[in-house]
Amino acid sequence: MRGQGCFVSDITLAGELHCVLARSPHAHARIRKIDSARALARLGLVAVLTGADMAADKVGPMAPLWAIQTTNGKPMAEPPRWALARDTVRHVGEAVAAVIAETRALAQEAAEFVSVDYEPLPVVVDGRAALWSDAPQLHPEAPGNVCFRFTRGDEAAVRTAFDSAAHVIKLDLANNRLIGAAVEPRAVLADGGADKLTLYVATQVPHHIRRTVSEQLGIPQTAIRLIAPDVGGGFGYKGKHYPEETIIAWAARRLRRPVKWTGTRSECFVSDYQGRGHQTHAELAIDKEGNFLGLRVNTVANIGAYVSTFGAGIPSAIYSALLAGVYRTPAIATVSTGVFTNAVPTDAYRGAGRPEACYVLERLADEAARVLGVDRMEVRHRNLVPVAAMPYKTPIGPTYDCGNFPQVLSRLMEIAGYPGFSKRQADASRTGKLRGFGMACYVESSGVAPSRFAVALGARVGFFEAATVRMQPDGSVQALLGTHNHGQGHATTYAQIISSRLGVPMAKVEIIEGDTDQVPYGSGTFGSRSIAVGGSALDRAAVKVIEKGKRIAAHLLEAAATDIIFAEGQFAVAGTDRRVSLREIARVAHHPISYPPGEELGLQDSAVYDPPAFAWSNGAHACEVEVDRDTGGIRVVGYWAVDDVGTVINPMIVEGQIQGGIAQGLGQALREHCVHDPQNGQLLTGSFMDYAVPRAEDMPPMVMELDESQPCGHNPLGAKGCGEAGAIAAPAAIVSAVLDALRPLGVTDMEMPLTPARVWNAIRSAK
Ligand code: MCN
Repeated sequence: MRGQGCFVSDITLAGELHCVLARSPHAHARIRKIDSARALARLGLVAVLTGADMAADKVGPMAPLWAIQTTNGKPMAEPPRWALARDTVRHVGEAVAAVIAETRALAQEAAEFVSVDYEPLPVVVDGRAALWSDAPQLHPEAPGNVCFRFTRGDEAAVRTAFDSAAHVIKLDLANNRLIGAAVEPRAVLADGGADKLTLYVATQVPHHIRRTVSEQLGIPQTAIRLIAPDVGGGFGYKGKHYPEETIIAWAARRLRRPVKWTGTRSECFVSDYQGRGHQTHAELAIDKEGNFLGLRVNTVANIGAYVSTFGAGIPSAIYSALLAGVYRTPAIATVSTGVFTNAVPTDAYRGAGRPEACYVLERLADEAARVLGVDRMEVRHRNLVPVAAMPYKTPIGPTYDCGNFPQVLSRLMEIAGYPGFSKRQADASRTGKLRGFGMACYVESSGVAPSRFAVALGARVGFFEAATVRMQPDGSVQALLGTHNHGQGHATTYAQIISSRLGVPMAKVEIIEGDTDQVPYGSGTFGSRSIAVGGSALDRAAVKVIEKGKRIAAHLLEAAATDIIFAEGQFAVAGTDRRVSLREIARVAHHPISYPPGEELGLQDSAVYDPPAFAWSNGAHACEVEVDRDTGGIRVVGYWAVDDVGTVINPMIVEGQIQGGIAQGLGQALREHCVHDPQNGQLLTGSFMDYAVPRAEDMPPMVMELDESQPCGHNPLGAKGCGEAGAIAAPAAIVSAVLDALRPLGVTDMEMPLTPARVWNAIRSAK
């Protein structure tokens, strides 16, 4: 920590104006009139811009980048969404007017004087309640508040499986709505003074935002330079398009001055896309030995007031594809229904569909063990896809190329000392504590791709990645990538890839991301894709540079290019001691004296990588908790993880990534809950006083191992993503442990987050 980062708010442009957004205090209301006269009378106030001004300037709607097909083959409902509300607001915090002044304080003060005449409308914030026939209707384009109904699998096969079952496990599960809460709030700065618009945005996806803003403003993408400088955490929700990006870009062009907006923490609580928010009914058919026969999952996803960028794709295409998990259940059928409510829209939040799927499967596995009276590990082992079955095609679509799930689970049980648990449980009970052991297995569809798969499922962007490797005449290297680092250590791991491929010291490698004028193209960072997709593009570009280097070396060494081998930064004629360094080749490529005829000067190349499939990371996590029966307080006393992220580029970074994910998973399991008032749609958890993110003191000691025995078979690095692993497995593992601790008291079910109050009440009711 050196305090030398440069975030959007650290950038100050000459003559910059400040924008504060007047936001709706209502969850659902018609806008009768906006009166800006009193605000405009304030000294230093430059403009108050509304949806009507945007309409007059023909600014386009906020179109999602993923529009899935519904079950009946029709497109999902896609009601228009405007960056500044036009006639109706549909969630608390929706932007209504942009108040722009010489200073932020003036803009803040003037925003108080923007008077909006609202006609409040009835509100619905619960996903299932929004489907009732008498529920308030949010959009004329979405009858019954349904955005989409998306199915996968074979319902007839599932029915047959259920007919032959010895037991059917049924669970109703809620996956709590979460708020991202990165350290840096979202921020946008637009320089509209010149012909070319420069946008500085705290985003994970620079090229996507350039595209969406250009489409809305009706200007070419080349007329926008988008810079995403240092970004203080993103967790998926900063990887999406927000109204503020459009508003600030448009305002800066209209006023021909730089305009800046930085969200306050309270503002971000009501305007950052939120995560999860599923209500699920799941049924698992098993035979009397505990073999899984059939699975039926019906999920209502509360997508909030509008369809956000990937808001429709996550609870449908992504989530349902994960519902086979690590198990070889032969028949699966799933239905996801995306429902509009008067809540903040949802989108990706670390894990994005995978933690939800993992939670459903792992709760069912635990319940199957309870019903059969067998060990939870045993039930899992009985149903894991064996390594011999790889590549394994699941009955719901995806094919796993590799993974040794049984080995991972067995190793986890060893490092977690599972056989010694009953002694630890007995010891704890002597001190009055209830101790429980929990476990969860997961698969992660990391490296979101391939483009043709995503596009077939309605994505309006390709998910490939581009990289350029530029050798400088002195042998140093610049690598440009379309991914974006906001805490994942890309500068280190990408430099490692270049260093090991080209034999250049890491200190001589510069990694450039986050600038659409420097980096040719990119999809950005989300879905744990940077290593598997971006890293692979980088590796390919480096290989192309080596190939060219070989041709130059062959000329210098008077040999055939096919006889040149490259290793550790040296080109050599095979079987001889004749060699020339890459550094020398880079110099010659820029200052040629003797040079191969017809060869272009310079030493650089680009590559685009579109993977043939997801990189299937997987793993198993376990934890032990102690529950205080008098207070309902829970302490996670130990946490163990074995993760298969394929070939590991940097173990320290991977462990850090998995630990960070575990912290967020612990938050979901025990602390975090985004609650909207069912009567009026107000966000009841609108600050860190009400919304409890985990603290350092909540974190247990963690023991982690990486299983590298199953490198990804279809990318050149063998790497699978790791960025979301912890957040996927931890909620299920922790809930498993708490229910294990409470089972002797007769508690068999509880909803996340397992707050002390909920645990205490559950203990009392069970008594
Ligand atoms: N890595 C590696 N070997 C592997 C796999 C990964 O060394 N086999 C390294 C990579 O090179 C990279 C890091 O681990 O430096 C994470 O790689 P990857 O799994 O590809 O994930 P991304 O870089 O694409 O990051 C996205 C992922 C997601 S989706 C969320 S959400 C998330 C996360 O990363 N948000 C984060 N980690 C975060 N960490 C921080 N600090 N802040 C966030 O907002």
